[in-house]
This record gives sequence, C-alpha cells and structure tokens, in this order.
Amino acid sequence: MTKEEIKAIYQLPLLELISRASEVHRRYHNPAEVQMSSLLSIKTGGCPEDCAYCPQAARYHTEIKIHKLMEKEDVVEFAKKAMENGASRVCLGAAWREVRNNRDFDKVLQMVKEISELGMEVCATLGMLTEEQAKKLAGAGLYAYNHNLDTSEEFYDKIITTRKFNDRINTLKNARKAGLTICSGGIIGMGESEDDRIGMLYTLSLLKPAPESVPINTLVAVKGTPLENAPPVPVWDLVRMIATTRIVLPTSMVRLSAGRNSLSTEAQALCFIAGANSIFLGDKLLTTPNPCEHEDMELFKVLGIKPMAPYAKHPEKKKSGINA
Ligand code: SAM
Ligand code: DTB
Ligand code: SF4
Repeated sequence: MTKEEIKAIYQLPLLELISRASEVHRRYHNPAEVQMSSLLSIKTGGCPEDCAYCPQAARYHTEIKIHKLMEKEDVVEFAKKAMENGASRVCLGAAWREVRNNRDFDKVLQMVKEISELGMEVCATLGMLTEEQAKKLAGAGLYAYNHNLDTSEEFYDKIITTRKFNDRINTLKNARKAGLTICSGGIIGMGESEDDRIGMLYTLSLLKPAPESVPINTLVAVKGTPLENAPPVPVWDLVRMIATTRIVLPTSMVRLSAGRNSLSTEAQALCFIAGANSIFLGDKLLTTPNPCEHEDMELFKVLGIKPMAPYAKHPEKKKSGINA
C-alpha cells in the first residue's frame, strides 16, 4: 500500500473503517481470542537516551523506582505467576540504550532460557542489538524482540535525538536475521500529525516479512518528562489507529498496549472489534499502572474473550516446557 492508500483508509468514516477492519480481523484471526502478555521491567531507569515520552530516561526527574538488573530467580517466579494468571507470553524490558556483551546480558540469556522452558513465549525489549547478540538471544529460546519505531521518520527527531530512526530499522533487521519474530509499533498522543501516524504504519508495512506483533501505545503522560502536559488522545483516534493497523498489517497481532488504564470497557470493546487481539496483563506496565487482574477478568467475561495459547501462530517454535 502507498502512503496515500493508507491515508484514505485512516480517513474513512469511522463506522465504515471499523467495519472493514473487523472483516479483515475475522478473515485472518479468531476474533474471540486475545493474546495475553505480561510485562516486567527487569532493569528500571537510569537510561542515557532522551526519548521525550519515557519516565526511565536518566535526564528527566520522574518519580519511578530505579533498580539494577533483577535476579533471575525473581524473574522466573514472575513468569510462573503470569502463566498461572493466563498469560502465554512474557515481555522482559530493560532501560538500556543498547545491549552490551557483559554479565548482565548473560543473566538475561539465562532468564530467557528458563522462561521459554516453561512453555511460554518470551519477548525482550533491551534497546539496540547486534546480529550476534540477536543470535545469542534466539539460541537461548527468545521468541520475539520488541523494538518500536514509535513514530514516523519525519517526526522522530522531535521525540528522540540520541539515536536515529535508521538505528531502529537496523536493530529490527538484526533481530530478523537471527530468526526472531518482530514486535514493533509506536505511540500516539505525542503531538504527531495524522501523516506521522500513517508514515509509521507505512514504514512498518515495508518491513518484509511484516512484524508479527504491532503494539499501539497511547502516551502515558508522566510528570517530569517533556511530554507531561501532552493533551489526552481522543479515544476515536485510538480506534482509528487500531483499525488502520489491522487493515494495513492483516496477519499481525495488534496489541492494545499502554493507555488501557484510562479506557472504559466500552472503549476497549471497540478496540477489539476494530482488530486489536493482544493486550498486556497485570497491574503494571513497565513503570506505570495497567488495569488490575479483577478488572480484566470482568472485561474478558463481559466481552466473551478467551486467552490465546502460547505459540498459537507458530506452533513449530514451541519448546517442550512443563505445560507444553
Ligand atoms: N529501552 C528499550 C527501547 O527503548 O527500545 C526498551 C524499553 S522502552 C521503555 C519500550 C517502549 O515503551 C518504547 O519504545 C515506547 O514505545 C514505550 N513507552 C515508553 N514510555 C512510554 C509512555 N510514557 N507511554 C507510552 N509508551 C511508552
Ligand atoms: C510496548 O510497545 N509497550 C510496552 C512494551 N512494548 C515494552 C511498554 C509500555 C511502557 C509504558 C510506560 C511505562 O510503564 O513505563
Ligand atoms: Fe531508554 Fe527505552 Fe526509555 Fe528511550 S524508551 S529512554 S531507550 S528506556
């Protein structure tokens, strides 16, 4: 699709857009199933980058609880609990600019290995990565690498100056070369234009193969970051973005990511109808709140949502874990 074609979709009358997205969703996915992923910040804060949205950048004064890399046992324990609560995937996040070849990386490789042996999909988001590091992660059993484009190439330097848009693309290529699946999406609500949202989807659509998973985050405006006073995103923009993503990237999982805490049940239902089929489970994202367990249980009950099994889309990658 060209940028113009994507724009024409994004600008459809909302009900028409939702209806078309829902049709695509039903053609490629089971609309009753939603992937439940659990997020854990294994290393929080102190990041040298200047991402304007991020509470973990060392240069902003935010109220997060900083900690060094967690112990492997605690991380595996978290994964087991997440699995008991219905999660099929765990995403490990570290506030690093890039992965370094040091003892911390070795520790992360061990975490990945043990969690994947439980039979769960493991995703990691650790910053920039070389091909060699990506191969080590794949060897340890990593299933997916998350590395968001975050916004369009044109708007990128208004949000981040300490790295280039192309650095992001290169890391995604390295992850791909190692055989990892890709999770890459972005954030709405940072002051970007409609064209920037479309431009980001266009770049994602150029990645071949397309990212298996596309998180759509709504900015969580955190006190102390440059975007702390960004006005809230109208829920209709989010639904429009999710629906457009579903149509542009029909086979990908579209994740209704950060921002769910400020959405009503009705708004979330619209997002699922418009093609979202993945969420983060658990009362915390990396550093900000997410709906708690009983709220989500109620949501799934009301909407008749069933959790997706691990490796549902790639059964050949399944490890023989304790629950496999
Ligand atoms: N440091 C690594 C990196 O930047 O790729 C991994 C962790 S970073 C926190 C992962 C993603 O979280 C970012 O790319 C961004 O999309 C998302 N994120 C961070 N802060 C956010 C916020 N305040 N609101 C919404 N999404 C946010
Ligand atoms: C993604 O796209 N969103 C998640 C995950 N990938 C790593 C992170 C959201 C972070 C929201 C802000 C916070 O909790 O610090
Ligand atoms: Fe660091 Fe990632 Fe936050 Fe940017 S988004 S400041 S790279 S933790």
